[in-house]
Amino acid sequence: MRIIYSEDHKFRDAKTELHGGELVKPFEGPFRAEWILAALQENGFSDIVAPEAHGLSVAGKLHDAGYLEFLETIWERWTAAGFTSEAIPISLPVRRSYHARPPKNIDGLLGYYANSVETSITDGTYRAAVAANDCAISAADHITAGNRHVFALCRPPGHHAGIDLFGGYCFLNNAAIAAQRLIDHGAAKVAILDVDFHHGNGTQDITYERDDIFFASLHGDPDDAFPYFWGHAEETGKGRGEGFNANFPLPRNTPWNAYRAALESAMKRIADFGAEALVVSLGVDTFEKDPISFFRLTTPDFQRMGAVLAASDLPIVTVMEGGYGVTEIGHNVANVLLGMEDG
Ligand code: OKP
Ligand code: ZN
Repeated sequence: MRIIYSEDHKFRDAKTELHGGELVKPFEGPFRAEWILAALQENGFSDIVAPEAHGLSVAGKLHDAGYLEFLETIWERWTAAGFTSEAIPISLPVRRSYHARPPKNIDGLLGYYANSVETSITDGTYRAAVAANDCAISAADHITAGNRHVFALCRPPGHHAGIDLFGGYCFLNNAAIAAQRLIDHGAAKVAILDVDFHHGNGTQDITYERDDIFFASLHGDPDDAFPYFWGHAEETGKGRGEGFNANFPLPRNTPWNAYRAALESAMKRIADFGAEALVVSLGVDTFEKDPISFFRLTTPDFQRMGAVLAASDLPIVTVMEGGYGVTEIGHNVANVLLGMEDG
């Protein structure tokens, strides 16, 4: 299986994350990609290539133009405003912000484009996010060229990035970008399956009114898990997208057997949809030892997961999302890919 990886992920290296009322070292850092890359190499994956530079022409079809300009210019404008530490939003439009619009003040703009406030923006964040976008596009192109499976080792992750929203460690929605690229190159119907522990609220936002992208997500019940305000089973799509969104909220301590049942249901929905290709938003934060999540998958379970995905017989672009804290994240990712190759 080919792996698309850019060293430029290293430019996303925030010093702070707001967690439990404190600014802590972020759970999402460069070490994650290093651990994953090392485990892939240990497991014999040697076809590892850098992406082409694609720019934001695909992202521009999914994200708001003002939002993309904000991402590109925030750091310069933040420091020009006299701030010396990392950019953290303060005031967000919420219920009854009836006339919310992008303010001219950079501090206000930061809140306008945020869906959560743990994710500090730093010098280099934009450069790394664009490189992750490049990985997703190059991976999609590898599928269009006729290959069956490809893995985009994206960092920073993307599935919480909405049309005009960043947060949850995400800035550009790499999975949606991969799906759009497949469509731009001839696919009529693409499914995105999100197996990260957290609901893919950004991907749902981007695809909610579309009938050419089916979105399914398995995640911690929003009553009990970040991002809290999306991911309910009642969210089924809107307008022509009605019926093309499927959420599978799952309870604390969900083990593989219960997870697999939900996964099979999601795969059945994707087959019924008639997907021509599958984009998998792969988070391995469903692991039993993940520091910020609460499912109970084991390292061997990830290989079983890969086999279930490959049983669809669809071409698969796997895009890296979350998975934190422990070096096992690398082996868990490798196991998903090994399960796909065997399956
Ligand atoms: C990103 B991805 C722990 C609470 C959760 C944000 C989690 C973002 C997860 N500080 N905070 O979906 O893995
Ligand atoms: Zn996650």
